[in-house]
Amino acid sequence: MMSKTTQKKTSSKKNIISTQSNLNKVQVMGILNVTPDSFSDGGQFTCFNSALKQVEQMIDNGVDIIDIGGESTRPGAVDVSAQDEIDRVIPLLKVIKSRFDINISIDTSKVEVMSEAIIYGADMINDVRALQNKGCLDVVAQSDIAVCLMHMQGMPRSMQGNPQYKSIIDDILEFFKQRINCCEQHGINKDRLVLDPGFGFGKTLAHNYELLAKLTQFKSLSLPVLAGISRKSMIGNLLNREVNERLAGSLAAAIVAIQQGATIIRVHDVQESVDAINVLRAVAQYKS
Ligand code: YH5
Repeated sequence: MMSKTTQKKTSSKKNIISTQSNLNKVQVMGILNVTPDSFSDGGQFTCFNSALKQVEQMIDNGVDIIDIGGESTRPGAVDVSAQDEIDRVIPLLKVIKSRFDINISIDTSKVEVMSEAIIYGADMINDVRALQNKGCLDVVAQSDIAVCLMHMQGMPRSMQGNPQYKSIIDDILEFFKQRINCCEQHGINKDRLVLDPGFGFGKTLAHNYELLAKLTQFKSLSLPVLAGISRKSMIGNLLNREVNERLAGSLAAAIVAIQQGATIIRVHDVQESVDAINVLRAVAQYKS
Protein backbone atom coordinates (compact mmCIF):
# COMPACT_ATOMS: atom_id res chain seq x y z
CA MET A 1 0.00 0.00 0.00
CA MET A 2 1.19 3.48 -0.76
CA SER A 3 2.44 5.37 2.26
CA LYS A 4 0.00 7.98 3.55
CA THR A 5 2.81 10.51 3.35
CA THR A 6 3.85 10.20 -0.27
CA GLN A 7 1.43 12.80 -1.57
CA LYS A 8 0.46 16.22 -0.37
CA LYS A 9 -3.27 16.11 0.21
CA THR A 10 -5.55 18.72 -1.25
CA SER A 11 -8.23 18.35 1.41
CA SER A 12 -8.68 21.16 3.89
CA LYS A 13 -6.43 20.96 6.91
CA LYS A 14 -7.52 21.08 10.54
CA ASN A 15 -6.97 24.45 12.17
CA ILE A 16 -3.92 24.29 14.41
CA ILE A 17 -5.89 25.53 17.39
CA SER A 18 -8.85 23.22 17.69
CA THR A 19 -12.23 24.54 18.73
CA GLN A 20 -13.70 21.12 19.54
CA SER A 21 -14.66 20.52 23.13
CA ASN A 22 -14.05 16.80 23.72
CA LEU A 23 -11.19 14.33 23.60
CA ASN A 24 -11.22 14.51 19.80
CA LYS A 25 -9.57 17.87 20.08
CA VAL A 26 -6.45 16.44 21.75
CA GLN A 27 -3.50 16.88 19.43
CA VAL A 28 -0.14 15.16 19.39
CA MET A 29 2.86 17.39 18.76
CA GLY A 30 5.85 15.34 17.60
CA ILE A 31 9.32 16.60 18.52
CA LEU A 32 11.86 16.95 15.71
CA ASN A 33 15.25 18.05 17.01
CA VAL A 34 17.69 19.39 14.45
CA THR A 35 20.50 20.30 16.79
CA PRO A 36 23.89 18.80 15.82
CA ASP A 37 24.01 16.83 19.08
CA SER A 38 20.88 14.96 17.94
CA PHE A 39 22.86 13.36 15.05
CA SER A 40 25.81 11.10 15.65
CA ASP A 41 27.94 12.39 12.74
CA GLY A 42 26.76 16.01 12.85
CA GLY A 43 26.63 15.94 9.02
CA GLN A 44 24.25 18.28 7.23
CA PHE A 45 23.07 15.77 4.62
CA THR A 46 22.48 13.00 7.15
CA CYS A 47 20.69 15.46 9.36
CA PHE A 48 18.35 16.68 6.62
CA ASN A 49 17.44 13.26 5.26
CA SER A 50 17.07 11.67 8.66
CA ALA A 51 14.78 14.55 9.66
CA LEU A 52 12.61 14.06 6.55
CA LYS A 53 12.33 10.33 7.29
CA GLN A 54 11.24 11.11 10.83
CA VAL A 55 8.64 13.54 9.50
CA GLU A 56 7.21 10.89 7.17
CA GLN A 57 7.12 8.36 10.00
CA MET A 58 5.42 10.77 12.40
CA ILE A 59 2.75 11.60 9.81
CA ASP A 60 2.11 7.91 9.16
CA ASN A 61 1.77 7.43 12.91
CA GLY A 62 -0.90 10.12 13.25
CA VAL A 63 0.94 13.24 14.40
CA ASP A 64 -1.06 16.50 14.33
CA ILE A 65 1.74 19.05 14.65
CA ILE A 66 5.49 18.66 14.14
CA ASP A 67 7.63 20.86 16.38
CA ILE A 68 11.00 21.64 14.81
CA GLY A 69 13.73 22.90 17.11
CA GLY A 70 17.23 24.06 16.18
CA GLU A 71 18.22 25.37 19.60
CA SER A 72 18.89 23.03 22.50
CA THR A 73 17.13 24.32 25.61
CA ARG A 74 18.15 21.42 27.81
CA PRO A 75 19.65 22.46 31.14
CA GLY A 76 23.25 23.63 30.56
CA ALA A 77 22.96 23.83 26.74
CA VAL A 78 25.17 26.34 24.88
CA ASP A 79 23.83 29.27 22.82
CA VAL A 80 23.54 29.05 19.01
CA SER A 81 23.53 31.99 16.59
CA ALA A 82 20.36 33.04 14.77
CA GLN A 83 21.98 32.18 11.42
CA ASP A 84 22.90 28.65 12.59
CA GLU A 85 19.35 28.10 13.81
CA ILE A 86 17.91 29.42 10.52
CA ASP A 87 20.24 27.14 8.52
CA ARG A 88 19.10 24.10 10.50
CA VAL A 89 15.38 24.78 10.58
CA ILE A 90 14.25 26.81 7.56
CA PRO A 91 15.36 24.51 4.68
CA LEU A 92 13.55 21.69 6.43
CA LEU A 93 10.42 23.79 6.94
CA LYS A 94 10.39 24.68 3.20
CA VAL A 95 10.69 21.05 2.06
CA ILE A 96 8.14 19.73 4.57
CA LYS A 97 5.61 22.39 3.58
CA SER A 98 6.10 21.62 -0.13
CA ARG A 99 5.69 17.85 0.32
CA PHE A 100 3.31 17.29 3.20
CA ASP A 101 0.01 18.61 4.48
CA ILE A 102 0.93 18.94 8.13
CA ASN A 103 0.99 21.68 10.75
CA ILE A 104 4.48 22.83 11.64
CA SER A 105 5.54 24.54 14.82
CA ILE A 106 8.96 26.17 15.12
CA ASP A 107 10.58 25.95 18.56
CA THR A 108 12.54 29.20 18.79
CA SER A 109 13.01 32.34 20.87
CA LYS A 110 14.89 34.33 18.22
CA VAL A 111 13.14 37.08 16.30
CA GLU A 112 15.17 36.39 13.12
CA VAL A 113 14.13 32.73 13.12
CA MET A 114 10.49 33.63 13.82
CA SER A 115 10.47 36.05 10.93
CA GLU A 116 11.82 33.42 8.47
CA ALA A 117 9.53 30.75 9.87
CA ILE A 118 6.52 32.97 9.22
CA ILE A 119 7.65 33.70 5.64
CA TYR A 120 8.05 29.99 4.88
CA GLY A 121 4.67 28.90 6.16
CA ALA A 122 5.06 27.76 9.76
CA ASP A 123 1.72 27.36 11.56
CA MET A 124 2.92 28.03 15.09
CA ILE A 125 5.80 29.66 16.98
CA ASN A 126 6.64 27.63 20.08
CA ASP A 127 8.63 29.97 22.30
CA VAL A 128 10.04 28.75 25.62
CA ARG A 129 10.68 32.46 26.39
CA ALA A 130 7.05 33.42 25.63
CA LEU A 131 7.91 36.21 23.11
CA GLN A 132 9.94 38.14 25.72
CA ASN A 133 12.95 38.67 23.43
CA LYS A 134 13.17 42.04 21.68
CA GLY A 135 11.02 42.37 18.56
CA CYS A 136 9.25 39.00 18.89
CA LEU A 137 5.82 40.40 19.78
CA ASP A 138 5.90 42.75 16.75
CA VAL A 139 7.06 40.11 14.26
CA VAL A 140 4.37 37.67 15.41
CA ALA A 141 1.72 40.42 15.47
CA GLN A 142 2.36 41.09 11.77
CA SER A 143 1.40 37.49 10.94
CA ASP A 144 -1.61 35.30 11.70
CA ILE A 145 0.43 32.43 13.11
CA ALA A 146 -0.43 30.69 16.42
CA VAL A 147 1.90 31.04 19.42
CA CYS A 148 2.72 28.80 22.36
CA LEU A 149 3.69 30.89 25.40
CA MET A 150 5.76 28.75 27.77
CA HIS A 151 6.68 29.53 31.36
CA MET A 152 10.31 29.23 32.43
CA GLN A 153 11.95 30.40 35.64
CA GLY A 154 15.51 31.58 34.95
CA MET A 155 17.45 30.70 31.80
CA PRO A 156 18.34 27.24 30.42
CA ARG A 157 22.00 27.44 31.51
CA SER A 158 21.13 27.90 35.20
CA MET A 159 17.38 27.29 35.63
CA GLN A 160 17.70 24.01 37.54
CA GLY A 161 20.01 25.55 40.19
CA ASN A 162 17.53 26.31 42.95
CA PRO A 163 14.05 27.05 41.57
CA GLN A 164 11.68 28.61 44.12
CA TYR A 165 8.04 29.73 44.02
CA LYS A 166 5.67 31.33 46.49
CA SER A 167 2.90 29.29 44.90
CA ILE A 168 3.85 27.57 41.66
CA ILE A 169 0.34 27.67 40.18
CA ASP A 170 -0.37 31.29 41.16
CA ASP A 171 3.08 32.44 39.98
CA ILE A 172 2.62 30.78 36.57
CA LEU A 173 -0.98 32.02 36.26
CA GLU A 174 0.28 35.56 36.93
CA PHE A 175 3.00 35.15 34.30
CA PHE A 176 0.45 33.90 31.74
CA LYS A 177 -1.90 36.83 32.44
CA GLN A 178 0.96 39.30 31.89
CA ARG A 179 2.09 37.65 28.65
CA ILE A 180 -1.50 37.38 27.33
CA ASN A 181 -1.91 41.12 28.06
CA CYS A 182 1.33 41.98 26.26
CA CYS A 183 0.26 39.89 23.27
CA GLU A 184 -3.15 41.58 23.10
CA GLN A 185 -1.59 45.06 23.41
CA HIS A 186 0.66 44.26 20.45
CA GLY A 187 -2.30 43.04 18.38
CA ILE A 188 -1.94 39.28 18.88
CA ASN A 189 -5.47 38.06 19.47
CA LYS A 190 -6.17 35.63 22.31
CA ASP A 191 -7.53 33.07 19.85
CA ARG A 192 -3.98 32.59 18.53
CA LEU A 193 -2.49 31.65 21.91
CA VAL A 194 -1.64 28.37 23.62
CA LEU A 195 -0.31 28.19 27.22
CA ASP A 196 2.37 25.85 28.53
CA PRO A 197 3.53 25.70 32.18
CA GLY A 198 6.98 24.51 31.00
CA PHE A 199 7.63 21.20 32.74
CA GLY A 200 11.31 21.00 33.70
CA PHE A 201 12.08 24.65 33.02
CA GLY A 202 13.16 26.01 36.41
CA LYS A 203 11.16 23.46 38.43
CA THR A 204 12.12 20.82 40.99
CA LEU A 205 10.79 17.27 40.76
CA ALA A 206 8.13 18.18 43.34
CA HIS A 207 7.19 21.37 41.43
CA ASN A 208 6.70 19.34 38.24
CA TYR A 209 4.35 16.84 39.88
CA GLU A 210 2.42 19.56 41.65
CA LEU A 211 1.99 21.25 38.25
CA LEU A 212 0.73 18.03 36.70
CA ALA A 213 -1.69 17.44 39.59
CA LYS A 214 -3.10 20.98 39.34
CA LEU A 215 -2.94 21.49 35.58
CA THR A 216 -6.73 22.00 35.41
CA GLN A 217 -6.27 25.39 37.09
CA PHE A 218 -4.77 26.83 33.90
CA LYS A 219 -8.07 26.18 32.14
CA SER A 220 -9.39 29.22 34.04
CA LEU A 221 -7.68 31.40 31.40
CA SER A 222 -9.83 29.78 28.68
CA LEU A 223 -6.92 28.96 26.36
CA PRO A 224 -5.61 25.60 25.13
CA VAL A 225 -2.93 24.09 27.39
CA LEU A 226 0.13 22.28 26.02
CA ALA A 227 2.12 19.80 28.13
CA GLY A 228 5.67 18.75 27.28
CA ILE A 229 6.78 15.99 29.63
CA SER A 230 8.11 13.34 27.24
CA ARG A 231 11.41 11.73 28.39
CA LYS A 232 12.15 14.60 30.77
CA SER A 233 14.01 14.35 34.08
CA MET A 234 10.72 14.42 35.99
CA ILE A 235 10.18 10.94 34.55
CA GLY A 236 13.82 9.82 34.71
CA ASN A 237 14.50 11.03 38.25
CA LEU A 238 11.23 9.67 39.65
CA LEU A 239 11.72 6.22 38.14
CA ASN A 240 15.52 6.12 38.01
CA ARG A 241 15.49 5.55 34.25
CA GLU A 242 17.90 6.66 31.51
CA VAL A 243 16.55 8.78 28.65
CA ASN A 244 15.89 5.75 26.42
CA GLU A 245 13.96 3.96 29.21
CA ARG A 246 11.33 6.62 29.85
CA LEU A 247 8.55 5.65 27.42
CA ALA A 248 6.14 4.04 29.92
CA GLY A 249 6.53 6.92 32.37
CA SER A 250 6.10 9.47 29.58
CA LEU A 251 2.89 7.83 28.33
CA ALA A 252 1.43 7.70 31.85
CA ALA A 253 2.24 11.40 32.33
CA ALA A 254 0.76 12.32 28.93
CA ILE A 255 -2.52 10.58 29.78
CA VAL A 256 -2.71 12.27 33.16
CA ALA A 257 -2.01 15.65 31.53
CA ILE A 258 -4.89 15.09 29.10
CA GLN A 259 -7.22 14.07 31.92
CA GLN A 260 -6.21 17.30 33.63
CA GLY A 261 -7.21 19.35 30.60
CA ALA A 262 -4.13 19.57 28.36
CA THR A 263 -5.12 19.49 24.68
CA ILE A 264 -1.70 19.45 23.03
CA ILE A 265 0.83 16.83 24.11
CA ARG A 266 4.45 17.36 23.01
CA VAL A 267 6.10 13.95 22.59
CA HIS A 268 9.05 12.06 21.13
CA ASP A 269 7.13 8.79 20.63
CA VAL A 270 4.22 9.59 18.34
CA GLN A 271 2.89 6.12 17.58
CA GLU A 272 2.83 5.05 21.23
CA SER A 273 1.26 8.33 22.35
CA VAL A 274 -1.48 8.15 19.70
CA ASP A 275 -2.24 4.57 20.83
CA ALA A 276 -2.48 5.63 24.47
CA ILE A 277 -4.76 8.56 23.61
CA ASN A 278 -6.97 6.31 21.48
CA VAL A 279 -7.53 4.05 24.48
CA LEU A 280 -8.61 7.12 26.43
CA ARG A 281 -10.97 8.07 23.58
CA ALA A 282 -12.49 4.58 23.50
CA VAL A 283 -13.34 4.91 27.18
CA ALA A 284 -14.53 8.50 26.92
CA GLN A 285 -17.31 7.68 24.46
CA TYR A 286 -19.11 5.72 27.21
CA LYS A 287 -18.79 8.42 29.85
CA SER A 288 -21.88 10.42 30.62
C1 YH5 B 1 8.09 22.11 26.54
O1 YH5 B 1 7.90 21.48 27.59
N1 YH5 B 1 10.49 21.44 26.02
S1 YH5 B 1 12.92 21.35 24.81
C2 YH5 B 1 15.23 17.25 28.50
C3 YH5 B 1 14.93 15.90 28.28
C4 YH5 B 1 13.96 15.55 27.37
C5 YH5 B 1 13.31 16.52 26.64
C6 YH5 B 1 16.52 15.16 29.88
N2 YH5 B 1 10.67 22.69 24.20
C7 YH5 B 1 9.32 22.09 25.82
O2 YH5 B 1 12.04 18.54 25.24
N3 YH5 B 1 8.42 23.61 24.19
C8 YH5 B 1 11.30 21.84 25.03
O3 YH5 B 1 15.53 14.89 28.95
C9 YH5 B 1 9.43 22.86 24.68
N4 YH5 B 1 7.11 22.89 26.01
C10 YH5 B 1 7.27 23.63 24.87
N5 YH5 B 1 6.26 24.35 24.43
C11 YH5 B 1 13.31 20.29 26.18
C12 YH5 B 1 12.92 18.88 26.01
C13 YH5 B 1 13.63 17.85 26.82
C14 YH5 B 1 14.59 18.23 27.75
